[in-house]
Amino acid sequence: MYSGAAAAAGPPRRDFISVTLGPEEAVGVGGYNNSKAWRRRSCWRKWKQLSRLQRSVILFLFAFLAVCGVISYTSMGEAWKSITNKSLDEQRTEQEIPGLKLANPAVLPAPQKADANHGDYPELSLQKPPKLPHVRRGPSNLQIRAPWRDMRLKTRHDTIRAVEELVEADKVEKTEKSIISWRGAVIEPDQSTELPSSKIKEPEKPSPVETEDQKEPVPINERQLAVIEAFRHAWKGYKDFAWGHDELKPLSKSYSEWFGLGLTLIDALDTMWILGLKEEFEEARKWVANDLVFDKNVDVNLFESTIRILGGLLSTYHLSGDSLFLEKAKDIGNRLMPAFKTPSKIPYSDVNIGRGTAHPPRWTSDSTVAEVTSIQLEFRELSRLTGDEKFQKAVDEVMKHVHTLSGKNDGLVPMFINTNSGQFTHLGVYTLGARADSYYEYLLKQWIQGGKKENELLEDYMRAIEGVKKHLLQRSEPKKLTFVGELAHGHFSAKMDHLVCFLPGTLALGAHNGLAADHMKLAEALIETCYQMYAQVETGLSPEIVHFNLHGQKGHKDVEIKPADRHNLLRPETVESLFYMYRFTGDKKYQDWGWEILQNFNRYTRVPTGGYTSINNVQNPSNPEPRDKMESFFLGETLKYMFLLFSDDIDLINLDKYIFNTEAHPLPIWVPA
Ligand code: DMJ
Repeated sequence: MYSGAAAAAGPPRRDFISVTLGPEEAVGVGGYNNSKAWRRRSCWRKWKQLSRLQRSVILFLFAFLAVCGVISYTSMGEAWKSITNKSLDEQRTEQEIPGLKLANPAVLPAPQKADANHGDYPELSLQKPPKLPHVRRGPSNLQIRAPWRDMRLKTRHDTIRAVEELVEADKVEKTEKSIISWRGAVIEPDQSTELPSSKIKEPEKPSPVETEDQKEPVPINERQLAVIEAFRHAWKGYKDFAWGHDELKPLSKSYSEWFGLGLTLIDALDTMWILGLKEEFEEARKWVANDLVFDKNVDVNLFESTIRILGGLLSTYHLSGDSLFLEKAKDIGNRLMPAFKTPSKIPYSDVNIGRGTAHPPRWTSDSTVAEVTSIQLEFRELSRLTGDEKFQKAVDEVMKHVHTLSGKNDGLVPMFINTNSGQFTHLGVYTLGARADSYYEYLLKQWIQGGKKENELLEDYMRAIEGVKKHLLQRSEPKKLTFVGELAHGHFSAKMDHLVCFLPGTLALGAHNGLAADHMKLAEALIETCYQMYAQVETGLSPEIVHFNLHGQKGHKDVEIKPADRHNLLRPETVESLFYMYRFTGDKKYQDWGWEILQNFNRYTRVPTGGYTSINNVQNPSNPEPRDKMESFFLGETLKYMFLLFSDDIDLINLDKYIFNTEAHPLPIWVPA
């Protein structure tokens, strides 16, 4: 009830409404009493006057309002807290990355901390975005796991969070632009085989990435330790008596020069990296930085300096991320280019890297087919890294030209090619050994390097392997070993160079990359033969060349050795193929065979004062006749492949990400599998 009397009783109080329910109150003193006691009394009286139902309704309303009040207070508090936290986060980001503001704050809830989450998602294990680098000593694994691996999603909520993390991880990956990294190794995932633009690009900064999701590094085993010991022993000899020179002469405690460019040191750089020999690596790096000079009036062989020096520098750049090696690679690469200035564009064999002139050998204008077709992996990679297409253009032209040439026999090539006419010479002789070997190897490897798109390379490779099967394969007696002989003007010769033992590894690599499965069968048969070239010899070491027995004769083994061929140069090919075979089959016998070979190198070629030596007679264990020379490929290839063969870590130079050049220097595959 509204009282008009109260309003009329005194000056109007417009900020106050009195609910006057009865006449007494209206009569009171002055018609209006605002004292606390009066109000309390009056309220109480009125409360008493209410019916029970009215009182219950009012009490219920109060209780309801109280509950609502409590709830809204709590949620406001949360909202306030989150606003405060968000701005703190933003502040933190600003501090860590000055100038960076979060333009689009996340819509989905931020991932909670593991602890907070634990009760809700006990089994959830998600890929985290890659962490920024920390450099580890010793070989680590190169693999970054697929982000979806290890996910065990249980609820829709989990899925949302997982997607969120994937998006995050993807963003980080894109920003870093590199997917593989090991001690700075950098591989860009999106490179295609197209020529890089002619504009010089700065090489990518190395950004080693290791994620928590990476599997633990596989510990080094005893056999690998034995390889490290062998390497150290070889290195000691080189360091003591041949430092900075091409090759060690371990018996005379001196050295020999070929190009005068520290060949052994450069060839061994990436091996030291892979074996985890940090101190040795650092010392060698210093020599490269301070003493390796290419501005020298010296003739070098284009092929040898490409595979050993250019290849060694490029792979060391990839493994270490140290731009010094790329700079040196560019320097030597440029200095080798005059070799391509020939009437046919088929390069000369020799280049004077100081004068910038090139020439064929004194006695001929021919080049060796294997030499002009086994420099491609290196020059193509140099173009990719520098953005200068001239390197790739020059070597691609050679391959294209050879692709069209006549004079092949079912894909098999002769051994020589003329630099004037561009035609094969000395037709009719076909071998997988010296002067032709790595032509076949590089057909396959270029195809893999470029992401399996260059069909002519694959075509030539497949045709050549068919040619091998048709013309060069035979079986020996008594063990029926499958071997690759030679063909000279229609006559088959049961001669096989140790060099041919690269073939099982190459065949296995092709099969691994999706080529015919019977290539793998052939690889298995051939690696057995290559092993027998060691096992059937008195020292357990293979000679340079063997002749197989085609007809069973009592008391004769499969393998015959001519006096002129019984030397061993510490070559890598068999160990190289053992490595591929073990990687692709997991059959431990390949490791055991390699172990036998290492022990025999230690037995017959190790020089006590440091270094290993080539020997003249693998058939005489009591006097193998040391030759007093340690070839650079013993450190660059043989020991490296041994170490990799004994490793059970497929990510230690993952064959889906790296391709080895013919001197065992791993280069990145442009589009990793
Ligand atoms: C190395 O220089 C290379 O492996 C080349 O392809 C063949 N010769 C030696 C090793 O035997």
